[in-house]
Amino acid sequence: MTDSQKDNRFYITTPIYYVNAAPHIGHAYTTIVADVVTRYKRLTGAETFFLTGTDEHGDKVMRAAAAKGVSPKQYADEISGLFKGLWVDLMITNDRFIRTTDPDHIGVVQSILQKVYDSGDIYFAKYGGLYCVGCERFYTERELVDGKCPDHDTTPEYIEESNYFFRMSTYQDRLIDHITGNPDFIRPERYRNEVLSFLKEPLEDLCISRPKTRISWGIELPFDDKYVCYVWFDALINYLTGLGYPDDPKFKKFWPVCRHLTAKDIIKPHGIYWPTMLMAAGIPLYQSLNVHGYWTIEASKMSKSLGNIVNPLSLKDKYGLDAFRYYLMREMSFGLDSSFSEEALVARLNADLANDLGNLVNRALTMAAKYFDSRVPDPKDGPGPTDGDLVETAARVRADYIEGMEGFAFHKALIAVWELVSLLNRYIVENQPWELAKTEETAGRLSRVIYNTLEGLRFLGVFLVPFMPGTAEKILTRLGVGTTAAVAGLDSTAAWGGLAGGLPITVAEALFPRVDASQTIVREEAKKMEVHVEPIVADLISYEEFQKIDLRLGIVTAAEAVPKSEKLIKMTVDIGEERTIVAGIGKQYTPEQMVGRRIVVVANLKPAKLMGVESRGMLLAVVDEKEGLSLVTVDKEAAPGGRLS
Ligand code: ME8
Repeated sequence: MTDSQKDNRFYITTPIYYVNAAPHIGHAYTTIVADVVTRYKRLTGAETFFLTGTDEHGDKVMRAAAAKGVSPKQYADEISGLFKGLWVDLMITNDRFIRTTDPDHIGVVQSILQKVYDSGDIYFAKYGGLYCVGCERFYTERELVDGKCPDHDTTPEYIEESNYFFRMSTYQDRLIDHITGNPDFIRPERYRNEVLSFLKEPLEDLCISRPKTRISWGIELPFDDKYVCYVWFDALINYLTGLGYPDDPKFKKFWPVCRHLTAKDIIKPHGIYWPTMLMAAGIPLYQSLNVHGYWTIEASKMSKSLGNIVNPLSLKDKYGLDAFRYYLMREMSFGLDSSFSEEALVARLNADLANDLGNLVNRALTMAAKYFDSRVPDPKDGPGPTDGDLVETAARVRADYIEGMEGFAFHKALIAVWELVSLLNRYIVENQPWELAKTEETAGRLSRVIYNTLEGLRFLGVFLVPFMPGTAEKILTRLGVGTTAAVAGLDSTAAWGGLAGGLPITVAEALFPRVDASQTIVREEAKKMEVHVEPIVADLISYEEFQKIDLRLGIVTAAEAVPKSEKLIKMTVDIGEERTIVAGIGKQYTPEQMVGRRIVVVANLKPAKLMGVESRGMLLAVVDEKEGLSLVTVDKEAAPGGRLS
């Protein structure tokens, strides 16, 4: 297959989720990412296939079912149904929902096991190890805590068991070569390095069977009916079954462009077991493994007892699906961890969606309705002086958006889109259409300004299709454009001016009503529980209030550690006059490093004594979870004393 043929096809998979517990925010995130990127690829005109599903065999599920007193299959049916239902609620557009209990999957797993067995890569051997009866599994020495099972606090027994093993070790060098020769095989890079570092140790063979006497809930080995297949060997193969391996034309078409999506918890099975299994089965490797970080639930700024009150999935009901999808995609940098908070979601909803985007759409459509009889005007005047900037920015935003989407940097794609949102808001303010509407002489200019604003909305509508399908549809239908691929594909934004004059405009309800930030679920619950919650940080202040803070650029002329203090540094700072400032930055910076630095100083803070030294001012720094503390500075050699505004 040539690269250009490949370019037009796209196959994405999510992990198939265990059915031992109900779906949660992590599952929702991965599946929404897969949906966003698939919708984006459809927008580019690609032929796509999107697979998700559930992983139903193995001891985890067997035990969860037993605890409920139902059969594993009944249990799997119930939980698998919850996942399937959730994907409908989240507007997920998967092409197949696979279950590892599907008959075609059982057939494919057995055919691959047989193939690998016939080629000599599966062997039978006696295995001796430390076995915990409570967990019904073997432990390695390293997994034990003081020689005991970490879950049961009992000493495991040494038992011997015969099992089937996959010769994974044989493929170690080939796998290393493949990963080193294909930089995009595992991405982002940190995870590629993690896999390569596992591979520095000798790879062991993989035990791929479980005796039925121990675990009966699994796919029977085709060459020994006393054993079932290990759950990971079974589960990974779903990515082939989903395409109808081996004979369905979909397999031929989509397998060469397969992209797996997972979180960092399962890179070992995906980055090591799976490619070596494919090698053994004589099947080409997938194109790439795309790994994201973890959502953590943080009780930030509030009492810990409130931390877990909010089920993140329930937030979509309160705040709407599109706001929920937007928050997840905007907040997480793909590859890194993020902490989930209802308040952050509300802050984004109010600022980015209700304020910036919602108001823009409403304003623009209302003006078109008022001045042009609810039609898209044909621009009568040529472009004015500010128009070139708008057109150029739109083209650059489009390029950044494409780069972000192609590179799975979704938050960057959204940042780019919001640049256009801000610019359009500014464009309206600068051009003051309400003034232009006052006289006949400026009617031509008015038509150009409104046309450009509406054209900008059309671009936004198209860019937002993958992230917020409902909102994008509203924007495009209110513009009279419609949402069929022919008019709303990404190509339709290749050049400015594609919006046809005369289309009917509809003004309708606000896209995103503002939410009262004091009435979040967390805060309502806190009131009931009489738990104190800190006020919301993002209380708005007026420009006049901001003006009261005198921020000055300073240069550090001398610095020394404050005696007996671990982190205080005393500095002499030139801010147009000389000041002594004491700051707690000694863990990150030495006094020598400070001398000569440009820093930002709050100059009108009341003096304070720190360890006996009077500080007349405060310097600004930002604290980052990963990078620690870093100083705020300016990017040119500006003179000290200058006021920041
Ligand atoms: O591992 N943050 O299933 P699983 C982000 N059945 N994503 C998260 C997350 C979190 N806190 N928690 C879970 C299995 N996920 C196997 C997979 S594939 C052949 C077999 C998401 O139900 C993320 O995608 O434990 C993670 O990789 C997956 O759920 C694990 O799902």
